Parts: sequence; structure tokens; C-alpha cells
Amino acid sequence: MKIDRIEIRRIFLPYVKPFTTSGWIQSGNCGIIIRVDMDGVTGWGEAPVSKEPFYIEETTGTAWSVIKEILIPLLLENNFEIETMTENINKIFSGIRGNKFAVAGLESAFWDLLAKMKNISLSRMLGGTREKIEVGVSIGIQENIPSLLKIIDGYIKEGYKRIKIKIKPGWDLEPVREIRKNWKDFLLQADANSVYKLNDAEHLSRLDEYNLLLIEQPLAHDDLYEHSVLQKKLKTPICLDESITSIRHARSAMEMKACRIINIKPSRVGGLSAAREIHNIAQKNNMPVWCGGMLETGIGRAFNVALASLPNFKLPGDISANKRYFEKDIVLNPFELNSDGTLTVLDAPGTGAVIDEKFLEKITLEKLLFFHN
Ligand code: OSB
Ligand code: MG
Repeated sequence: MKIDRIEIRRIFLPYVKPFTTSGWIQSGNCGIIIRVDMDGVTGWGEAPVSKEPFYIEETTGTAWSVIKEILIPLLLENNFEIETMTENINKIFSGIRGNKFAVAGLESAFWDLLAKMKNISLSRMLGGTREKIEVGVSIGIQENIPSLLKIIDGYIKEGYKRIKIKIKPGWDLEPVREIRKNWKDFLLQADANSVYKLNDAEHLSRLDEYNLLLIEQPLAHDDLYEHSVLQKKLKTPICLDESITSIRHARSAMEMKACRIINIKPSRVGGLSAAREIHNIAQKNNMPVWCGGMLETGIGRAFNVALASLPNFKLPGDISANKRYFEKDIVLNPFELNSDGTLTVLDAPGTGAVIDEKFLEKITLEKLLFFHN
């Protein structure tokens, strides 16, 4: 089979509220939506890139140009078989260095397409074992402690079972202490997005008394070694996010004891095949993983939900209900939080996301179409 058609779109979909981390602010999803058509079946994918390279090196602009000038031309003239499709895609992209979000956006569209061709859910195709997944909410840096506490109170009342806050110097010990005064045992974790240095170790160890589930990516985005030094000085488990960009990095991090937990984001590691492999390796090493998020639209979110149904996703993911991010999403079947703090894994073929094509057209800034010769 040949690919009949690939369509890529740059979009802008505003968030309900801007999202602030230790290093940047995001006001909306500036990602790329990918549609692949083959043999009468349609697969959808998302590359949840941002305008600026503050989380990873890629941006909307670099991913757009890599997808259009390099990745799609590599794909178009190939013949695909159902049985080897995702392996084949990964083989075609195996020479690409970096550019994981661009690669993952395309790769994931083929997983959706393949699952639809096989008429099974993506969760089942990946080996998922759960019908519901536990989820938490990631809360950006706020103006002051009272407003943070109020937001947390709202999410806990909605039913979320785990809270993650973003931290940075000057917004770390105090918010954690105040949260603990109000919610002694609630599952709580903190994400630094690479803002600290190794010589902040003593300062970070003061978080140990607050019983955090984990501290996420305290040190540099491309570091493993210093995290392994820091982990020895902390009781709180380190969870790596930015630093794990490949299967090999995940394996090295486990061997070096640079972390005790891994945040898996399919986009960051180049797609679902790599994400599943990291999950499998972590499982063999008794290391729990959880599914991170990139403030995705309903398309990327549906992939994350399917992935998080695998058995070693032992901790709640950053996969909140769509309405926590967007007033209106580009899917017609947004996830809603169940009363037990879970999202229900979809069992329709593929990701199960039903695209609101009219609305997608409305939020599209630029669109390109490709056909094989
Ligand atoms: O570091 O996990 C992160 C959002 C954008 C970029 C990086 C991160 C995040 C989040 C939000 O923490 C996760 C989500 O709810 O999608
Ligand atoms: Mg993170």
C-alpha cells in the first residue's frame, strides 16, 4: 500500500489560562496536526511543539520544516504492509537525529491509522491492560500562595487524585509547605523544568520532609550524570522528563541511578514505539513510569490515554480532562474526569478521538497537502 495523502496543519488553540513554568509561558497550543490517508483509512497525529525552544530544541517552525522538507518525502514513495507498518516507519526515520517531536507526530498518525485498519483500539494494540487510568493535574506557577491553594482546592474537589506544581527558586519550599498544611497526605509532586544547579542540592534536600512523590527534572535538560549525583543526596525520588529523549538515555539513566521514576512523553522520545520500549525496559528494572503531557489537543491526549493503559504506568499521568486546557477542543468526544479521579480508555478503533474537522479548519494557520507520485 502507498500513502494516498498527507495533510499537515499549523494551529493555534488558546488555553483556558496561560501556563507558566520556571522558564517560559505558553498561552495556547502552537502545534502541528497531521492527517495520513491510506487505503480509505485516516490516521491523525499531533506534534505538540511550541513557538519557542524553551522546553526542547524544536519549535513549531523547525518541526514544520523538517516534517515537510525531510520526513514526508522519505515516507511518500514507500510501500507499506499492515503487519510491518510501525516498524517500517521507525526504520525509515532511524537515520534522523533529534527532531523527536516532528518524527513522533508522524509516527503516531501511523499508529492510529494501523489500529483503525486492524479495527482495534490503540490501547489494545499497544498492549494496554487498563480500562481506566488515574490522572493528575499539572499547575503552573501562580502569582501568590493563596491563589495556588484555591486552584488546588478546586481540582481536588473536581476529583483529581494527584497534584503537580511547577517550582523555581523563590517558589519552591513555601508553596510546598503551605500545600502540606492543608493536604497532609495528598499525592503531590514538583516539576522544576531544569532550573536548578547541582550546588542547589542542599536547598532541594529541604523538600525531603514534605513527602513528595517525586521531584521532576531539577537539573539541566540534557544531563544524566549530575542527576545521579543529586539523587544520592535526596530522599525524594528524582523523575526525569527533559533528559530522557531516547531508549538509550532511559537505559543509561536507570543504570546510572540518575532517577527512580521516568516521565514518558511519546513526543519527547520520537513516538509510541520508543515510548512503549522505555515502558518495557523500566518494567523489567522495577522502575515505575507515568505519562507526561505537553498540553496537547484532544488528538495528542488520546494517544497519551492509550499509552497510559499499559501496566507499568504506575503513577497518575499529566493527562487531565480536555476542558482543563481548552474551552473548545478539536475533538467531539473530550475526556471527562470520572468521579474516582480517572479517565476512561477509549475502545473505538485507533485512538478513538473523533475530530471536529470544521473547528480544526477554523484554528488552522497554514495547511499543506502531499501526494505520492
Ligand atoms: O515539564 O511536564 C512538563 C507542559 C508543557 C511542557 C512541559 C511540561 C508541561 C506540563 C503540563 O507540566 C502537562 C500537561 O498537563 O499536559
Ligand atoms: Mg516536566
